[in-house]
Amino acid sequence: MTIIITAFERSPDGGKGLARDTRVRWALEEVGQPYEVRLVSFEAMKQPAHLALHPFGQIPTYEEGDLALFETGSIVFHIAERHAGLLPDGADARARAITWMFAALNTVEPAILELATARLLDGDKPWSEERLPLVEDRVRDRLKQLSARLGSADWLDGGFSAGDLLMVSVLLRLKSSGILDEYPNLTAYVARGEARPAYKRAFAAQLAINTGKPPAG
Ligand code: GTB
Repeated sequence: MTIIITAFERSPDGGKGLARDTRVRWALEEVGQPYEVRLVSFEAMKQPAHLALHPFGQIPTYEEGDLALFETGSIVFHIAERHAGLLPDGADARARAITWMFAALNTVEPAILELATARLLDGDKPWSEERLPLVEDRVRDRLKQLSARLGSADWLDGGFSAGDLLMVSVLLRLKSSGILDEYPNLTAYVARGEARPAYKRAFAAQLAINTGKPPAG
């Protein structure tokens, strides 16, 4: 059954891979599932045809036969459950990997999104200069805790899992901020994620759309 995902016709990041379709592409590449992409404009995302797939009018969505999903976490979980490669076999290890998926999206990402909002949307507000350091420190709190848990390990719990895929994806948003560099083991962790062939393929595919150039190789 053909898998179809949706992505921005033109991502606001110009192809840095920060839009959430990259996470889904990465998961599909990790498990070796081919997929097609339907590109949608901001306008089309708010039209009934897309709203039928995604009640909040966003990307990414995932279609596979009669199944239509939205929410990156749910999509990555679905892929990880149906195909080998993203969740360990043992029940306990599997539950821990799923816990890291939730931790990435529920505990680490909110602080990072708040920082993006504070910088991009609220940066021109008179109170922004005073607030920004507080928001940055909330990100640092989370990174410090994550860094302490990761220690010198390659991945969060044994081998690479969907938990790492989502955590690395979440942390990538911080790359340009300089904050991640304060935690060398997290910088190395993100670099390990980016070095995975599956990530490289996912990144190249979204870049090709946003630059109009076909992926190299
Ligand atoms: N919780 C949902 C999920 O995880 O799937 C959130 C989905 C979401 O935020 N989608 C965004 C969207 O469709 C694109 S990814 N936005 C359009 C809208 O809401 O109208 C978020 C995103 C967008 C742009 C950048 N960037 O340019 O750096 C990074 C991330």
